[in-house]
Amino acid sequence: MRLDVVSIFPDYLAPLRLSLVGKAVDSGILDLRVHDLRDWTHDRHRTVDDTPYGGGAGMVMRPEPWGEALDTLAPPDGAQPRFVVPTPAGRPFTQDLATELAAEPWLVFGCGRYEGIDQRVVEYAGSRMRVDEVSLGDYVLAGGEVAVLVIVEAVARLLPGVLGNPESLTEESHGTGSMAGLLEYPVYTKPPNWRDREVPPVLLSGHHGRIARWRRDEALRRTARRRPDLLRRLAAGGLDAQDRKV
Ligand code: 6GU
Repeated sequence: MRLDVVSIFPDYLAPLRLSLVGKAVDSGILDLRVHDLRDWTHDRHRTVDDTPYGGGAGMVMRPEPWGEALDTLAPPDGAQPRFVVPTPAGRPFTQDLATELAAEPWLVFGCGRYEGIDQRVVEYAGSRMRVDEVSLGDYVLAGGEVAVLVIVEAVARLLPGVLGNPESLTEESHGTGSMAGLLEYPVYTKPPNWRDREVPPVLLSGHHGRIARWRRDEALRRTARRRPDLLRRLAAGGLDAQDRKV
């Protein structure tokens, strides 16, 4: 998968060279290219922003450097990427969207400051490529860079060959396995007693059926407490008779 990231703080994307995503880059699974938006300015001060028409606080990113960036990275007569613009005004970023993005051959990310990019950039891009304005949640970050770190990590770990054990993809929170729609159950490792706290004995019992039932019950209890919205969605079809007793 090819990934282009356009930002006025390209150094902010340095963590993409580390850990799981960094390994995917080193192995060639990800072809990561980070660009400085100011390389597509032409004035002495490499200006990328200006005051908002209509008034109001803050600055808005001017459209010209973004237009040149898009035309350089994806010439209009060639193959087109999917353009992802992180913004608190976007649609929610979910595991389903991560799965969708992981199936694309080429993503371009545009990092704006939170007052945003001139809307004509999104309109123009939409005239020749798929555009997604995406939000991580109901809070405001100073810019899109951290959101790109989040989105790229969520997408990269879904690519074939990135995870050591692809089974961890199905059983996790928001996955599609036996815990689909539930938060993950609690996990334990050695030692069996630590600071007077025991590992739940069922996990040491070797009874695979009882362990599976215990894990599902814990996942249900945790989801009910922390994310009642998720549980209500499941109650519309994804719960069995035993689940309903928890
Ligand atoms: Cl994707 N961008 C910014 N700037 N702020 C956010 C966000 C994205 N999601 C939540 N807050």
